[in-house]
Amino acid sequence: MNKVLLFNPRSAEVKHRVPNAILSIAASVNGLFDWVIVDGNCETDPYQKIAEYLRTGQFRYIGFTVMPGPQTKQAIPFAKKIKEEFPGTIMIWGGYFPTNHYKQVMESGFVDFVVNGPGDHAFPKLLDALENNKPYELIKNLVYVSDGRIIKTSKEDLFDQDPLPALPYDKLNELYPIDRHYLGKTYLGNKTLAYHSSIGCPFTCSFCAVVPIFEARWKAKSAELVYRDVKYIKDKWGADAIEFHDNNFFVSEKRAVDFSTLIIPEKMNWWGMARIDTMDKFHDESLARIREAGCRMIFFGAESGNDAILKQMDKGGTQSGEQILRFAERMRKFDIIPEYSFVLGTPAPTPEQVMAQIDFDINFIKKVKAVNPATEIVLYTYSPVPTEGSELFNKVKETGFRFPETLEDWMTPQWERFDLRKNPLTPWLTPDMTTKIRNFEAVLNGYYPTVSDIRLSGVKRRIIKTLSGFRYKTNFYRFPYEIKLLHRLWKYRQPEIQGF
Ligand code: B12
Ligand code: SF4
Repeated sequence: MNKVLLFNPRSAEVKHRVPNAILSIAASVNGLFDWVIVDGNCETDPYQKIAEYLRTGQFRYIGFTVMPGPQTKQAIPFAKKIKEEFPGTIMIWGGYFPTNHYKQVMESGFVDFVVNGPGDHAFPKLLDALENNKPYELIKNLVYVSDGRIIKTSKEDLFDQDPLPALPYDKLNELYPIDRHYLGKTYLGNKTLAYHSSIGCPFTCSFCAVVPIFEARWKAKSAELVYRDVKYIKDKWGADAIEFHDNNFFVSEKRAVDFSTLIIPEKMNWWGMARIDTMDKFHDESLARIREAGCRMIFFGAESGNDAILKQMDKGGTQSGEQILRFAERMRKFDIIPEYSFVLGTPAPTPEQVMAQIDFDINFIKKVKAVNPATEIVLYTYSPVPTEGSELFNKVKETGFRFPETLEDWMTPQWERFDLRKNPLTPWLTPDMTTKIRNFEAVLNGYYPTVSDIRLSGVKRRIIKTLSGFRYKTNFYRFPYEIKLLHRLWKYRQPEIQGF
């Protein structure tokens, strides 16, 4: 039987996480096919490692997981080279990037299949069909080329998560020892585990890449299963903290409270992502239990303080500027740090309006900091994702914005910056606007350094805070070279790029 090689392209320079996406794909074929993982985060020369496996002639199926940004930079040239050097192999891509940009991926000519969305069922079915010469045209969640045309099969309903096969941590540990590679030191603990406890999201925010893939669906593992998995890793490899990577960990108050009750005795710190309007409905007792269980910080998409923009972003119709401020204050009472992310630079009819909106949100962020100074702020610049049909994406198309035509265009530095949501190529944003956002970010991070940067000592924090104080208080953000210099010198970490 042919073997399967699964590749996780490099996604971060340091603090590598359990590669949950590729590991769940390994789980889907575990026991059916022999498989190996090559983790680009842990290899100095991942191509060399891949080539070593492929030269054995035993591997026919190659699966790549690809997130936008740095992962595409490694995935694209590697896939091309593999197809040239090992033409008999079958290249299958999955993950957010190929799902949202399947056309360019298929047109590249070096990817044979894209798995469109969850691969837990589609991947083993596809391999079974290919291995046994059976038709694959009826398998759901697939994209392939037939007679020069790109064919997308129908989408599978989101399936229950508990019956899925367990993640093969022990086999991963044989390839890459878990405590050495994946349990990193963070502000949460000395051995932080990345865990993914639910898939999708029930909402349809018009700027979000999760929406076209999951179409407002969400399925979660039960609190008991999540607890058992975490406990296994804690007992076996000593994990003492958890980052929940779910798009929306706190959809269900009951599940969050049940999990909290189970995890209390384990004394682990943890972090997860949520919506403000959902959690604002949680009872006080639930929030207190969640904190007691070790939840130190929660990431929220605040996005904007402007109600009209929030409506355009389709934040469920229930989030408002007033609520964002009030909720920051509420979190203070429970000693949970709200980590608010804002998306600045959305389109507007005139450049003056775009700039006015950026100014409005800068002032709003300062109001948030005033009601709860512990609030962590993450600033993104709006980078469109193809949320076809949404009011926001229609506006984006009217401005003439286009995604790259070919896969290789995605590798250019401009598009990489687009993916990192720091300096996108959107036609309505002028360099002045981008500079203003980045300058404000530098001053804000100077005045309020993130707690997640554990290398930044108390002395350094005081120095940079004092230095930024005058600028922050007088709204003087231009040319903050001295702050940027210190950030560079002290390697200030940005959670949104390097991991939260
Ligand atoms: C962990 C994570 C990271 C980690 C690294 C991940 C890694 N692989 O090592 C870090 C923190 C480094 C990171 C960085 C970035 N990330 Co990130 N990240 C995530 C996160 C939170 C979890 C991914 C994950 O492990 N999921 C768990 C698995 C089980 O789910 P899955 O990925 O959906 O996989 C399923 C399917 O997609 C499919 N599948 C996936 N891979 C494969 C492969 C094959 C062969 C097959 C068949 C199927 C398949 O099957 C899987 C099982 O059903 C997601 C959000 C999320 N909750 O998914 C964002 C997310 C993927 N990241 C995103 C982005 C944009 C980034 C950045 C590029 C930019 C940024 N500023 O955030 C940076 C890049 C910076 C850098 N230096 O690389 C976006 C992508 C948006 C988009 N436009 O497509 C997401 C969706 C967050 C969001 N909501 O916006 N990220
Ligand atoms: S709530 Fe978060 S994950 Fe869900 S659609 Fe909105 S931005 Fe995306």
